Amino acid sequence: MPTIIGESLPNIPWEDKPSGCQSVVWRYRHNPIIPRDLLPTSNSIFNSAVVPYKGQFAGVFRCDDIRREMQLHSGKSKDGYHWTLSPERIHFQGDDEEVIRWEYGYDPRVCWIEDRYYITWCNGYHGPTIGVGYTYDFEKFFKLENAFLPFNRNGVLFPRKINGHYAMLSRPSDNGHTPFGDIFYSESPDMTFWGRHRFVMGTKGGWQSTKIGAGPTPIETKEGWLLIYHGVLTSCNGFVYSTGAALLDLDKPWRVMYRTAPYIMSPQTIYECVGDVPNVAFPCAALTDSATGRIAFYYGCADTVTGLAFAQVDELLDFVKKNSEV
Ligand code: BMA
Repeated sequence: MPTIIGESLPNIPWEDKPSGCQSVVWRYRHNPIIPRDLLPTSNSIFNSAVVPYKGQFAGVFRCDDIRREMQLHSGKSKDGYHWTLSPERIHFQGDDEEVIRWEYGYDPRVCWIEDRYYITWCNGYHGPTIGVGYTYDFEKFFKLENAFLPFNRNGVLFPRKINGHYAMLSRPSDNGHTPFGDIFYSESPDMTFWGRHRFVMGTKGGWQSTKIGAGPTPIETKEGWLLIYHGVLTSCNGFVYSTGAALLDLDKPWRVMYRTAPYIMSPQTIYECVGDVPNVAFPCAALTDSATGRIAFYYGCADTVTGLAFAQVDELLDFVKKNSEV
């Protein structure tokens, strides 16, 4: 049985680990894949989410515009490397004016569940909270109720119902550059009402000592949900956003079985260390190929551009287990 439970994706973007590379995650040689000015109106394109779509790829992108307003744009790609973004921001449709009212949106995640692509993002509604919407075709987008009251960020759906309910991770926060933050689990019978909240995990030492937040849609493996997440350290120069991984129980995902004490990736390249917000590596999406165990994840670099990095599932699970401190 393959380790990843899911579809095979023969055209997953992929590059073998360079010889001599000692880390469990390696970057695409031609990073960044999306420049800040792909659109004439974009100041920066980062923290974005992609999924397989009709044999190719589609996604929802965080584009901060040249007024420095935070917007979401849809995009399509034949190969996962070269993207065409819609020049106009996404306008969500819905029956209730109060629900579709738009302030700002950022840090989207996209997750296929059952029959459609759900989008969750940090949605402005009297402060940041978790917006939920869906699309079938990345052309028309529909908005549901916000999942929570403000303030909350990093809402990440699981790709299937768990014990009969939709399931989401999120990170309660404040209205600013929150100096705290733990990951919680919530469930819903209908994608509208969310409850039965459970604590999943909190801050730890070093790279994850200030706050943590879920990254891409959790990856189902035969050993548990593989969660790639970000962790923040406060240095004398500000926040540093690194990436770690954890393995959550399949039926009770609030139970953390393993969690990396070291990071699996931290901002070290020039495009992660220099930009509008220096020292940020912020993963929001992962493509997986169950046939080969390949994982390609997309991450925001320095709040400016988008990068691609790779890992092999068995090697990553092994690393998480061997370097775990729960
Ligand atoms: C967080 C979010 C992310 C951003 C990060 C670093 O609070 O706003 O979008 O990448 O800060 O600035």
